[in-house]
Amino acid sequence: DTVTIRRALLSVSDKTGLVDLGKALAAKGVELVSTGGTAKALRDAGLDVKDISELTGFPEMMDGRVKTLHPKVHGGLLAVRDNAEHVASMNEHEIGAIDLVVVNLYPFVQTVAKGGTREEIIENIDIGGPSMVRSAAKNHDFVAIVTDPADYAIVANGETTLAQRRKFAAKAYALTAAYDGAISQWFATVDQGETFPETIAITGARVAELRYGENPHQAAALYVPHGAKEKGLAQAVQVQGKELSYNNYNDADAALELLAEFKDAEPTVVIVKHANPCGVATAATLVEAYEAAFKCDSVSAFGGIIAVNRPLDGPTAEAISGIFTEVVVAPDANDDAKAVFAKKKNLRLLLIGEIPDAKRGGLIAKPIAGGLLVQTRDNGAITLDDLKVVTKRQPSEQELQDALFAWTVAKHVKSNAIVYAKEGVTAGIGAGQMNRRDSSRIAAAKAAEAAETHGFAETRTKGSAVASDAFFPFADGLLAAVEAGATMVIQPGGSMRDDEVIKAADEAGLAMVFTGMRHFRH
Ligand code: 93A
Repeated sequence: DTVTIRRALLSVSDKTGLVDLGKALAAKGVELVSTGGTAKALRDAGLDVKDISELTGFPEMMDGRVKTLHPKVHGGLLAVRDNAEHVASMNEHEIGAIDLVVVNLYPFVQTVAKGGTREEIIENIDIGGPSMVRSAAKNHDFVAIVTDPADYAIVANGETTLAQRRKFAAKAYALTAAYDGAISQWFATVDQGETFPETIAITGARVAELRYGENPHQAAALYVPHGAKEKGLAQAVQVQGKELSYNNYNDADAALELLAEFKDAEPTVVIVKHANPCGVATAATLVEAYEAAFKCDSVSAFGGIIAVNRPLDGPTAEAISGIFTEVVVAPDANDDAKAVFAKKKNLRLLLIGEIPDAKRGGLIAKPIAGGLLVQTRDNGAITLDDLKVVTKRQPSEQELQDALFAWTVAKHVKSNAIVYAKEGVTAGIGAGQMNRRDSSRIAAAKAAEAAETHGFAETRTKGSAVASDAFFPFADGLLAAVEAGATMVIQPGGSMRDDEVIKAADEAGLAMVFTGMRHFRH
């Protein structure tokens, strides 16, 4: 099953590691054949290289569009070496076998990313490269296809095993699929302005195998899509702590997405459990924000995932260390904070550099049986100007601020979502109930428990704003909020019974605003 490499064809845009590989192969007596730029790079390093035009008997032509698209190349790649007819054809047409192909493709995604002209982008659609990649991968019984400089070391000894060639083949087809996927996506979205391309190809590279999935009997891995433009949680630097689990990633992502809404705000802390926030607070300092967020629901905060929008400092790290925390996500951390956490061996500290932009676009997908649901990200955001006061009483400035804060948090709470907030701190969060009245009651009950546990002078729902992710279909949900002492309501509006709900709000002396926007989250 081992193939000794006698002839290698090298044709790479990214010349990383090329010369070292060329030298290693030459030292093993491998004949090197290359296209223009690659041949020049090898020759400049003092290596003997045959030009592809010498092999094909044709010049590289049409601005390089036709270099390797030739039977002498593809015959040499595709011929089945132990098939008598194939061998006869090789002899008849003087086609020499090629045992190794080293190719990486024209930088299409990079040309798009750096804002190339349409002409430059089109010219960077590689045709000959993927053809060789696919030919060599098909004939992996005899030919090795290497598409990643990280794999050069594997073939540098001048030999390949069947097991290696199979792995290379799988990687090669993932590469060409991703490459064509990106081209298709560019034509559909950028070039022609469609939101949803007729087809989508999501391929990526596995960056981690996780211990297990959502449950121990499920297997799991983390992938990063090829050509991913944004840096995010998947690229975070883990400073310390155990390996991240599937649920850690899922929760940390939920925390980070909510935190992104507060990217440019005062110091803000988000605590998440089971992908729902259980405490969010904004304050003058990070440590104050943490204390306030923690006290919202200190029972749930145990084993939580924390995200902060400022570099982590010593006092905040100290406060966080007070209880068991699974993961802390921060833009950065100072030495004091790192020293504090160093004593907590299991705590995972993730540094993400820049907090993502909450307003970014893009598509998100959810598998269903036999299909994939795709939608645009919920990047909807409202400002004070979008709010429509529907009650007799006008809200105060503070009530409006509280309402917007509660609304922003509610966007990131599983539906039905009810969030009470006052002065930049969540007072009670009701998540994931099948009716809105129950979410209201749960949120109020949690607030009452927090007041008792932490000895607040009064429940923080008194004088709070309450946000509902979707309209109140009946007045009962609203009345539960009145019972809890809320004085301000923010909700999308648009129910058949809006009149009834507004009447109940007026009777209770509430101020209420409609956002005209809904934030279901499932
Ligand atoms: O323009 S192409 O689609 N036509 C070809 O026949 C061809 N053969 C190799 N592009 C082609 N290539 C690509 O050229 C390779 O995939 C590689 O990315 C690049 C290497 O060119 P050079 O060796 O001149 O730098």
